[in-house]
Amino acid sequence: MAAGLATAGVLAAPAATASGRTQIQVQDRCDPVTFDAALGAGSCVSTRDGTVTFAAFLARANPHDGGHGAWNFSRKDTHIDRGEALHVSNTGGEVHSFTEVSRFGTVGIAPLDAALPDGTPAALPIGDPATTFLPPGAALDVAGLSPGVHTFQCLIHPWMRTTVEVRG
Ligand SMILES: [Cu+2]
Repeated sequence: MAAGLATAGVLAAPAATASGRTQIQVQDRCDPVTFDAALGAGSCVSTRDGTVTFAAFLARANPHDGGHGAWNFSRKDTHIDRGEALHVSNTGGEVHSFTEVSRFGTVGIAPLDAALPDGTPAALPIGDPATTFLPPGAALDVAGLSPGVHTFQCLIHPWMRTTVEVRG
């Protein structure tokens, strides 16, 4: 099922009221000075929790640590009722994606894929991932998920993952 940007039509659906949305925060703690020095100006915007240097971040990109834990989705596992939407907001300082995949896996960015065990296959996005990228401060609603289990990961930081069970 496609994960799309919020539209007025989606939000007008009776089951997708504000109280019927599950909130997921997309989080990181990037330090703007060292991240911008390594990746280019504007790679990391300043946030209150932006205290992890680029070197400290990269040091966790190995299979033992599985990626820096401050880069995460606020819910690892959650369940919603059919017709309920996920409200996903990026409260971190970097761009992330919240992309439905049929298989968790690597993203094609070698220094970050290094967080996964050797030989991990590529992630398999469902649909067009272009609409699932979130700049800092951005949000999207994921609505219309079919009953069953749906898996989402960041296509930049492959250890950022969540599993959502939709109850029919
Ligand atoms: Cu990410």
